[in-house]
Amino acid sequence: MSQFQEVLKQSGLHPKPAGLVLQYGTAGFRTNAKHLDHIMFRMGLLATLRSKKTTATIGVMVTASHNPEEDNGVKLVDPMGEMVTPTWEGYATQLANAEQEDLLAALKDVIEKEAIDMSQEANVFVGKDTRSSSASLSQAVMDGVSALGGHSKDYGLVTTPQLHYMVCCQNTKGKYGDATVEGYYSKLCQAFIQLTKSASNRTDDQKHLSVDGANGIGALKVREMEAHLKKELQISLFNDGSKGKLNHQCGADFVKVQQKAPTGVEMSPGERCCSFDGDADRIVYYFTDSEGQFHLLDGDKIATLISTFLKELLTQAGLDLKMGAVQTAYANGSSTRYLEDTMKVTVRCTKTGVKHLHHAAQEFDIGVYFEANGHGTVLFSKAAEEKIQRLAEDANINDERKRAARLLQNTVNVINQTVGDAISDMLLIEAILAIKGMTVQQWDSIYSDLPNRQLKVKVADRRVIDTTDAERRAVSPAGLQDAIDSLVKKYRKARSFVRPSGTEDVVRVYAEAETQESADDLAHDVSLAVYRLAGGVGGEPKQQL
Ligand code: 16G
Ligand code: MG
Repeated sequence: MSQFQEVLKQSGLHPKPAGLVLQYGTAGFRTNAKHLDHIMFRMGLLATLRSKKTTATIGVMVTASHNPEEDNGVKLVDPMGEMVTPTWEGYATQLANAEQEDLLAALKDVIEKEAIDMSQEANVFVGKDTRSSSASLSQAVMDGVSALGGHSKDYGLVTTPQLHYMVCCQNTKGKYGDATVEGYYSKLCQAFIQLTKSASNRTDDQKHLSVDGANGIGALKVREMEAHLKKELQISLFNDGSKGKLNHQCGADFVKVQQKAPTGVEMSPGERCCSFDGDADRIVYYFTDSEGQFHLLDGDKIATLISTFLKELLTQAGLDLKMGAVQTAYANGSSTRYLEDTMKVTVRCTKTGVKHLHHAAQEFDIGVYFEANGHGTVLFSKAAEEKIQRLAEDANINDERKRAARLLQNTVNVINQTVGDAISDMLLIEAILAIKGMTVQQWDSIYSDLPNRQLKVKVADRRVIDTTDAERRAVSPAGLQDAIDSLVKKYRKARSFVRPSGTEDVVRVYAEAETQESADDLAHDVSLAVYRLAGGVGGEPKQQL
């Protein structure tokens, strides 16, 4: 077949270094950019097959999110804008690791297993972040698409959530919105402006927000969007990429892990600030108080704010919809307690990784999911959306119910339901604070985080650690969980767990306790246990001061 000859010819221009093995991990392939050219070409091939199989448009995003600038990566996006299904993650790994001479056989294997009709048309949307390697790597994806006779549409520089959005818009034939960047801004910003109309007498101070763009794509896109906001949100943009390095000492991941302000942001005491990550699918908020102390409002605080807002609106609207919150083991214990005990919201805990949270959130009428690191969104079931819509258009209800229904309707529109989206989350949070007349300090004081610490331990093979109960307990190696249990008993309000990272060659340790000192000590003790029982390499972990 000439199609396969073309693949063979083109793949020679994107050769795989012999022996290199890479895994489609939690967030796709991710490693130093110089190892990725063949991966990109092959993901172009795979996306084309996926498109033929689903008879829908598939997305391919070239980014390594919060990783250093030298890295890059690639993720596949399924028809409704969700992460590609696990079986196809497996195909991705197979295709990526086939040696050059075995590539056609690997490709034919997928075609056969999935019974793909090769005469079917294929369409692939491609996006990239601002990394210097992204241009040639996204070209390699498009080469892969065309080698199999597919059509690609190059969206160029977009955030990861924007690409997810485009794919969903395309496959819903415009029902979800226009599959253009302009369409994205106008849908979100119109909803935002409608929401803020019900906030009375906002001062310029309340309309102001400082944004750390992590020197990445999010910064470019915030700038592009600004005109659509009609000054209802006034953004001071820092780390816009004009001088600083991508993700270097800035961005959501830096702020969350280091629990400190990014460099490059001018912050006055009490001022509301937020940071995006390198591909703008995560956001965290923060401020420093008059004593110079740093306060972080992470994904858990965001989930709480959004859940509170939605719950109040549902009550006011008199709508009986089941709302739930989805978290991971990293969620601060105080947030879980607040959601369950004070707000009476059902809370589910899943494994780390967006696809797990997204899936669990689909089981509710309204599912609010957030990882503590700031990745999250809200999902509305079709039935929930229809009920909200009907109520908002009902002429026979009182003003309070009508107002609540309209607010819910605009909330649905401001949210990017396909995936966590820093820009969309930012607009929703700003709208909620405006409507509730709430300061960032008031938001912060909803509950107090338990002090916590995250550490990494290097081991020879992190796969020796196996976990259960949504990663909260280790089942192997033998003795590790017992060791953790007895360490945890030494501290008040303590909790700790370990898990192999899905994106880095390390074991991650999390500990929380009543005081920072206890959390630090516990994290250190658990690191030592991991080092001793799970084959630590390099020197023993040292207590960090
Ligand atoms: C990826 C995941 C993120 C998760 C993180 C954990 C997606 C799109 N992203 O960035 O959800 O929190 O990995 O990293 O799924 P780790 O396994 O290295 O701790
Ligand atoms: Mg990201």
